[in-house]
Amino acid sequence: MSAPRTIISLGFPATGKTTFLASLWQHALSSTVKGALCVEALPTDRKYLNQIGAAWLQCESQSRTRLGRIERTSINLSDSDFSRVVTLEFPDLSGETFMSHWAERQWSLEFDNLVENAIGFLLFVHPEKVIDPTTIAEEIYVSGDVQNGDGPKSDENTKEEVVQWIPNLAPTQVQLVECLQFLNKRRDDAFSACRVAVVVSAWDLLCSEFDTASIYLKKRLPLLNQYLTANIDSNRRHVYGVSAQGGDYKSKKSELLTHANPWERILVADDDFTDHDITRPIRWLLQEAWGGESI
Ligand SMILES: Nc1nc2c(ncn2[C@@H]2O[C@H](COP(=O)(O)OP(=O)(O)OP(=O)(O)O)[C@@H](O)[C@H]2O)c(=O)[nH]1
Ligand SMILES: [Mg+2]
Repeated sequence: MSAPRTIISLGFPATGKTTFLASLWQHALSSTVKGALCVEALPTDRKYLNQIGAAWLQCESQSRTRLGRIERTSINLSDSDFSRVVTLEFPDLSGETFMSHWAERQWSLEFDNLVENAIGFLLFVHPEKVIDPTTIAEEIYVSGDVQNGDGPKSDENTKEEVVQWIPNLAPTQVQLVECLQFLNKRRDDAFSACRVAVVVSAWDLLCSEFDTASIYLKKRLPLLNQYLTANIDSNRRHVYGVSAQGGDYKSKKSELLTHANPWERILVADDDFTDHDITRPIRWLLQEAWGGESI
């Protein structure tokens, strides 16, 4: 068997990282989809995977991953004809961890070791968690209102409250680009030896509005898109729209629970096609490490 391969899920709080891992585990355990990765042997320590997998099967939201804790998971995966096997190290980190990297400009030794060994990154963006940038004109309009009584008509009750700026209020794409720059700085070879897959999560909320996740990225997060395009070869970056739940648990739970094969509620869409195979982004990330052969 080849050496373990580490893939890091990177994303701010509640962007879908744990839900992705839970559905990956259940899919790899139970699917018989041709071409998909499957579990070759059960890991000795599978408590965390079973816990999050059970919540996913029952269409229940995942508990927040605890700050400072790295849930280490290791899964032996094989391709569907069992001709190749890989040990995937797939740590689950809390989104606050990445916020603190951005805000405090430092990370733990434990995270540093993961970065050193990573062969790929999954970069999570949740459409409902994106902080949009404001233009200078918008800022002047609002501050003019506060200072001079210009700008929007407002009475005392509706006047905008002036909020003290903290780093976590910066636009999401600014924070993500900086996190990518940290990786690139730490690993000189980061983007020449690694692959980066952007996962636009909760794709069920967007797929009727945007044809593809790469169009969404270009329109809604142009700085991030530009950074990826300018710094990573086209064969080492890929954008996926992923619905790991298949829909909103609050409004669609009973419908989602009717699938005979739970993994059939998953959606994975890129520019070329849409299917239910959540192992597809992982297969793409592993491709380079397995000698560039398609798996
Ligand atoms: N509609 C929809 N919501 C989703 C999907 N995947 C995740 N979510 C929601 O996104 C929220 C965050 O999901 P998590 O998987 O817990 O996110 P996380 O990145 O692990 O969060 P932290 O552990 O806090 O960093 C939850 O409310 C989920 O229900 C999806 O495919 N569709
Ligand atoms: Mg989590």
